[in-house]
Amino acid sequence: MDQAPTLIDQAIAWLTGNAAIAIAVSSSLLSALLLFIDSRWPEAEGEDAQAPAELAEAAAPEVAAEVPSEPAVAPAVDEAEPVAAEPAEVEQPAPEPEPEPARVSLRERLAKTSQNLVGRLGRVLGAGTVDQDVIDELEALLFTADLGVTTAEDLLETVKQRAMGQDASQVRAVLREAIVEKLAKVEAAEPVVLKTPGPHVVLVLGVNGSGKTTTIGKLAAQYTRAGKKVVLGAGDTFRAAAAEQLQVWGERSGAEVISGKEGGDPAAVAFDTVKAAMAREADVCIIDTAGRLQTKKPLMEELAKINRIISRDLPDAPHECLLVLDSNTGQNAISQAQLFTEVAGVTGLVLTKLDGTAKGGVIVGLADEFAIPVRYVGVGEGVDDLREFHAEEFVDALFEAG
Ligand SMILES: Nc1nc2c(ncn2[C@@H]2O[C@H](COP(=O)(O)OP(=O)(O)OP(=O)(O)O)[C@@H](O)[C@H]2O)c(=O)[nH]1
Ligand SMILES: [Mg+2]
Repeated sequence: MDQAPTLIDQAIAWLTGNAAIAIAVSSSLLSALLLFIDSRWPEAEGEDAQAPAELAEAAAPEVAAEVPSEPAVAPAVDEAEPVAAEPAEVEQPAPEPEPEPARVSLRERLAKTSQNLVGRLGRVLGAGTVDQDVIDELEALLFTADLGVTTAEDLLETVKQRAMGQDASQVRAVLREAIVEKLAKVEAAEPVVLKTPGPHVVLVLGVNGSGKTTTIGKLAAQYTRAGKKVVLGAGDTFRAAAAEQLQVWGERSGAEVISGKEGGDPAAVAFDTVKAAMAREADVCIIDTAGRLQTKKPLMEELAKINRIISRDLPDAPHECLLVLDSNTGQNAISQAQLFTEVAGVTGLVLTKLDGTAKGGVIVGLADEFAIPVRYVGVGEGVDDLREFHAEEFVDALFEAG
């Protein structure tokens, strides 16, 4: 029985009939494949071989060329510039602080007093021993050195006790020691401690011309330089131009100045000044006063009123009450201190104009008579001419100059 040829039978028959074509096609395909592999082979081989050796070789010349001319290093240096610069900066000396204004030495400023008190000693003391003649001459010297009678007597007595019969050269040392002992008693035990929270209120008293306003200006400058906020009160409403004078000091020192009407009530100015200082959260408030009142009753009444008004808002104010005394007035300074300490609670003395006088010995008399600290000494008209008082330093200046 004849069967119809299947699809496979037909394909075999076709292949048999076209064997030559099939072989040709197959071989073409094979050669194409071989050609493709051949064309790819050298590339693959090159990549593999190049990896460790050739890449290193290729990179090496580049690095070698770049390092000397620094292109690779340069950016790194740029980036690292602050770090690289740092050691050089550290080695540089710290910037110099602003030079302080040259301060004339205390010794120079006290030269006249020193000459009067110590300089004359050379003529009094001979080469021999201390006897009654030497004591008599010394007495005359001490009584004309503005120390005050009591203080002069006291010092003379000390010299008698400690140096009588000894070499005259001893007198200088004995006198120096005795004066240091007296002044040490009025050296403030500790620096002023500002009341916190402020304002620390300072009332400044003294007869006219003693140096109140100038002292306030110098003091304000010291406080503002120390970073404190300062308000000044022109409580001298009596003298024409007194407020303007304080205003000038305020501008110079960077302190605000509160003033009232000329001829107005000083207590009202004091009140406004404290109010303003409180409102501005000032650290220090310094109130100037008129120096015209030298008779006890009106002075007492005026100061009592100022004190009452100041303490209305700040019950413990004033925290300081400075009495300014002109050392030129010599023994008169002692009677002024007497008057003011009776009418006001003076907490500290300021002795001004020590630079221009031979009467500075009065400071020893003041120390002897009043147990009130000498806070400052004025040694010139400039802003830097107010110095804290230190007994040893002061006496050193007196005895070195003499
Ligand atoms: N040489 C010198 N002069 C000073 C010193 N202190 C103040 N004076 C000068 O003394 C004069 C009077 O100073 P003021 O500060 O105006 O005195 P005051 O007590 O305020 O005077 P009134 O306001 O009139 O009561 C001024 O010419 C100051 O320059 C000082 O320590 N040395
Ligand atoms: Mg004044």
